Amino acid sequence: MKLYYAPGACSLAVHITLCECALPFEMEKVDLKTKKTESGDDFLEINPKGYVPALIMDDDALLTEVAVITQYLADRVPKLSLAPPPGSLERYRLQEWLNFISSEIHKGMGIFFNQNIPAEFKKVLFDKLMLRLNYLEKRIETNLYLMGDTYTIADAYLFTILRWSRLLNIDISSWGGLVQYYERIGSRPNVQAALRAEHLIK
Ligand SMILES: N[C@@H](CCC(=O)N[C@@H](CS)C(=O)NCC(=O)O)C(=O)O
Repeated sequence: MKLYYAPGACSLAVHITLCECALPFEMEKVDLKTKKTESGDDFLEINPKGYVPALIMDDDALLTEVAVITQYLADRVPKLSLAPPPGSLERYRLQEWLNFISSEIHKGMGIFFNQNIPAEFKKVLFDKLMLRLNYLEKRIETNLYLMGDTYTIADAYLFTILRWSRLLNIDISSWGGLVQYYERIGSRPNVQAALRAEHLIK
């Protein structure tokens, strides 16, 4: 398998999951501005969506979308319980989280990398994001992980996006549960390994 990624982007959630699964994989960096890969290929020919993550599976087919790729990987190594069994109510609970992270947190936070948002609209977006973080804080303060006592792919995804708060100067320190959660996930050996491989930590 081959993962197309950009350092610290949402593709980090897939990278972390690949490390957790201990499946063999290669990685290639993508310049998201020029849409060129590290080896000079046109990324748009690999993934016409033009964004990371993009996973080339063992049969050379392309799989995209963080929430989908991470489920695909988790299902390849079911004994690790990175996702509950397909068809179970718990699996729908996981998908509820993945969808929430994707549409509310990922896009709700990622928009602030855009320098061209008018100040008034920025405030509307910021207030909405604060509501979502309040909700997360309430859900996480009594749990170790989003799904309760078990680490899942949703945690790799949420960690990846919460990491952006520092880059965007969004102060999350008043959400004590969320800060502890972020540190808990960040200290996992496979999370550290992925961060190191992307040169995000030493
Ligand atoms: N819906 C996609 C969104 C992926 C996405 O937003 N990727 C960003 C990096 S975090 C990207 O590559 N942006 C470049 C672009 O859109 O041109 C997913 O959930 O995987």
